[in-house]
Amino acid sequence: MFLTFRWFGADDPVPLAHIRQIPGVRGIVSALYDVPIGEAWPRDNVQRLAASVNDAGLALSVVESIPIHEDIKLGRPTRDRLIDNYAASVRAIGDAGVRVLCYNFMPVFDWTRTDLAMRLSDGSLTLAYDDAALARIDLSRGSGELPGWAHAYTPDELATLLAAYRGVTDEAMWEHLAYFLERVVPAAEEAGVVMALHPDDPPWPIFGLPRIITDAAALERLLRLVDRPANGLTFCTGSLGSRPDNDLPVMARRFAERGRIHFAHCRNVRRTGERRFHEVPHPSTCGDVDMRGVLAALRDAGFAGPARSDHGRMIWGEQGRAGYGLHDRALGATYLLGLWEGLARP
Ligand code: DNO
Repeated sequence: MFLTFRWFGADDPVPLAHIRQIPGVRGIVSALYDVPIGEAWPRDNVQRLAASVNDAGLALSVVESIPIHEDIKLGRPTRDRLIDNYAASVRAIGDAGVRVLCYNFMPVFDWTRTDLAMRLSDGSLTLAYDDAALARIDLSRGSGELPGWAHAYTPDELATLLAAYRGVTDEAMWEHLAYFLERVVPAAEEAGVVMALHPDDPPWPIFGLPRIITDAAALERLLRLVDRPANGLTFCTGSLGSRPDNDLPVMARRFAERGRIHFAHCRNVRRTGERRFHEVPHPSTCGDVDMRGVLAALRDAGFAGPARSDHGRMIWGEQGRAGYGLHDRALGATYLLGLWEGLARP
């Protein structure tokens, strides 16, 4: 395992120079944020991004994410051209020396929370999700008021998109995912890139939309769609850990032993009810995720890929992008490094 840190580009309030000062962090996880979804990423822009990271003494290790156009997830006829563009983007990141691509297959919304600043008893602010609160969100006003990093849809756009998904079953989503992977995985192999699908977050349907990447059986099915090493996983302890039926150390061992975990997202959650949780500091003792068990499984399996401390709380008065401040993520990174070192065989 080697440590990486997510950086949102030149606009990120956390500069690369600060990331470089976190012990053990060698790699950067980033993306191009100004290319419209569905267009091919220009090679020069990817090369420039990689060069700016190199100039700071770090390496661009992972691209997270190249978003997948909704027409691909919906299986529309326009998907072939969009998949060609996607493959071109994958080749562009491979040419820039990036070896891992983290992406997701969630319809309409990426990761979703109902509160971006829930106050914990120690005064820190954290991200929280409650299915009952989600049910009160009025989508007829567009996605603007939705906390999270969803693309901001106007009310009309959102209504059209939600209508398009009506009747799209889980099985149809699996077919559309297979169609996509059958075409993109070979391109990734040629480009020297491995694909690391991020689980759905939270891992259950929201707003009536299908969500299929939720548990061990789903991860198994995903790997079989295209049974090749380049079709792999981002093992996100926080997403998978918000379901009590996911045994994380067992899952980590099972998939890492087969060489199919290409990236680890490490964060901790406290489950407080049925489909209700909030995020907590990274150490195992702070929540329901057995971080030591997960890292031990990865270590035993010989995992040598990138990992990052995922979401942090807002602490010490820091202001910034919810979940992605510097301080708590840096504490998390140091904890992960310590765990890893402690797990080393004598
Ligand atoms: C949230 C992230 C996700 C992730 C995408 C991958 O903090 O883990 O937004 O980047 O789902 O495509």
